[in-house]
Amino acid sequence: MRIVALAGGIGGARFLRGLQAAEPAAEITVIGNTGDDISLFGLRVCPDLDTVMYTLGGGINEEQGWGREGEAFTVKEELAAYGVGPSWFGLGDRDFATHIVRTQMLAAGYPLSAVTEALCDRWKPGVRLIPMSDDQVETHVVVDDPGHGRRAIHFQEWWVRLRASLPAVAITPIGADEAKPAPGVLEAVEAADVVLLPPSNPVVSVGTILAVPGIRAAVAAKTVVGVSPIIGGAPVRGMADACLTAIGVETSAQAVAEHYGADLLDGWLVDEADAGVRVEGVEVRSRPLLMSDTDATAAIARAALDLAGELS
Ligand code: GDP
Ligand code: FO1
Ligand code: CA
Repeated sequence: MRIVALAGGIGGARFLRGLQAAEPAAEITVIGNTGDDISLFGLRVCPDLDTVMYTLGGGINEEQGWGREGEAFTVKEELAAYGVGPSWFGLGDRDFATHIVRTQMLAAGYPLSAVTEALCDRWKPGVRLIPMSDDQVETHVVVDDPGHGRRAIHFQEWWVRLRASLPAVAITPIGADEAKPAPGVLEAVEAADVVLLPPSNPVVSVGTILAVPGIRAAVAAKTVVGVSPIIGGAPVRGMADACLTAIGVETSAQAVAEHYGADLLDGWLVDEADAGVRVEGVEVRSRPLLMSDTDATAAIARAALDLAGELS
């Protein structure tokens, strides 16, 4: 079975771990969000690609959900001693090595997709991980900053430094309009038996991937089943509600499905707390959607695949 999943960071990576447990023989291609990517200290950092790679490769900090296990922060402390920041973004020593390798390869002319493949040679995530695009796309957030007026800041500054405390006036994936899907993305979607939307952030993870011209249309042509990241009117973790508000979408399992649209979605899994949800043109099923451990997550993935099987 060929499965394609569009993934952000933590929600995507944890779902994928369950999907691998549910369907060990499946050929899984993951199209990763790169809108969160940022250059820091001259290094290119790709948080969502790394979260998927470390989680499936066994190197993730499980409690945190991002970054490496057993991290130390000597490099960051030494940079701070020189007065060099930003201090608000926690890059650990082990993680630094990944960004050094990536940046070195990018500078040598390799596209991000080839770099990601090389990094995955070490981590062996058991999926084919492809960035949505080799072209740079960076999500920026427009905020009204007291004392600075209206300005656009990098998504990571809004999310990590400000914890989304300033309401987003707009969230824009800069560069998406001109970006091309990375080699292999459209081919994988076309060859897929099913496309899954894990419970990733609908705006800054899945939404950004779908904003790359060509990807949404290719996905919409397939049997698509999504898993709601919103349970009982709130994100399970993180601040997806602040992102949804910024684009005028209510924070509910129903509104997220309607935002994706019946042209994209065939099936939608909601939590049992949202059992009453109905979406015109979309087959909705309710299941426990908390990814509390691998078994519970595998059951969610199984339900998504079963629903896709019924709908295809
Ligand atoms: P990020 O890039 O690290 O923010 O991760 P993603 O975009 O892949 O996923 C973030 C989303 O995962 C958040 O909106 C959460 O609500 C959702 N999420 C996290 N844990 C769970 C869970 O156990 N169940 C469900 N249904 N959603 C979850
Ligand atoms: N998230 C944080 O909340 N604080 C951090 O200091 C932080 C550092 C970091 C370093 C590498 C990496 O791959 C991810 C990191 N994240 C951090 C997570 C991440 O940037 C965000 O959660 C996502 O991009 C939001 O989708
Ligand atoms: Ca992310």
